[in-house]
Amino acid sequence: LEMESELRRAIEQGQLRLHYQPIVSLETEQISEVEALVRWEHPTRGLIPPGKFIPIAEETGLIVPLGKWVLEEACRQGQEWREAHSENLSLLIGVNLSTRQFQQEGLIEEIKEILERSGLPPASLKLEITESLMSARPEDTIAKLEQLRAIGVHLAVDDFGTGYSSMSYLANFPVDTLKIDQSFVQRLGSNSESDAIVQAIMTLAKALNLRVTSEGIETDEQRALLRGMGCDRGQGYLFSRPLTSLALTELLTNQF
Ligand code: G
Ligand code: G
Ligand code: MN
Ligand code: NA
Repeated sequence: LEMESELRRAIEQGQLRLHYQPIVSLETEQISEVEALVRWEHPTRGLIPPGKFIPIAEETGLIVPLGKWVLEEACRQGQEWREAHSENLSLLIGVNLSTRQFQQEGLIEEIKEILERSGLPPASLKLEITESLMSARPEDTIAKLEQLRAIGVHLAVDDFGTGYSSMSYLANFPVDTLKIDQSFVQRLGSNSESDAIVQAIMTLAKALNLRVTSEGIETDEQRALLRGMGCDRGQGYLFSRPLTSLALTELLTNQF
């Protein structure tokens, strides 16, 4: 309960921060996207990772104002980067949407308004939803995803492989990217089942014309195996940890 009121105050008083983790081409290591990851800069306890407060935000409903702040800040920052590069920057900004946020009334209108206010083109935003949304109420989920796609944003399924989404439904989901969960990536090469699962996801993605991003790449061996399997994009400590907006600004300046 104390955590709840503290978190409420943190949102109101601007104690949340976004860090950005690069997503790169496995071939060239050029940055094509970033994923926004929220942190809480607590006045006495320091930087708190999302795993410690997102679940509380979900339980209490604070995820709605928190999620709105994240979207606004990510779109604002994304547009700032575009303007700094004379709008030539084709960088995508990835934002995580929790289940509760996805199901909230008025989400579509809110996203439209935030995009308009920020000036960020919808095609520069990628929303990451979790696989569990696909099994709960697939018809409702598909309808909402269609509305989001109509705005022009990109859609990704996060932590893919950990849930129980039906393969037959996946074909009906208007998403464009699967993000392979890091648990599979980290066992690559040492666990033949993980190799088989990743290979199966790659085959499925190809058949359904979906792009794939592998998460949690930490070693050159993992990168090489993934490239061999046809994966073209990756995220992980091998390339970069999540960075402050300032650090990412410098990285973009050097790259573009
Ligand atoms: O950065 P870290 O590995 O600690 O993130 C842990 C989890 O928190 C991840 O599953 C990530 O998807 C989630 N997360 C990070 N930022 C956000 C956010 O802005 N909104 C939501 N809903 N989840 C987030
Ligand atoms: O659930 P989601 O995919 O949104 O979570 C992404 C989380 O994974 C982030 O919190 C990020 O800090 C973490 N992460 C990113 N790259 C790596 C990595 O290479 N290794 C590990 N262990 N975690 C990573
Ligand atoms: Mn994510
Ligand atoms: Na993930």
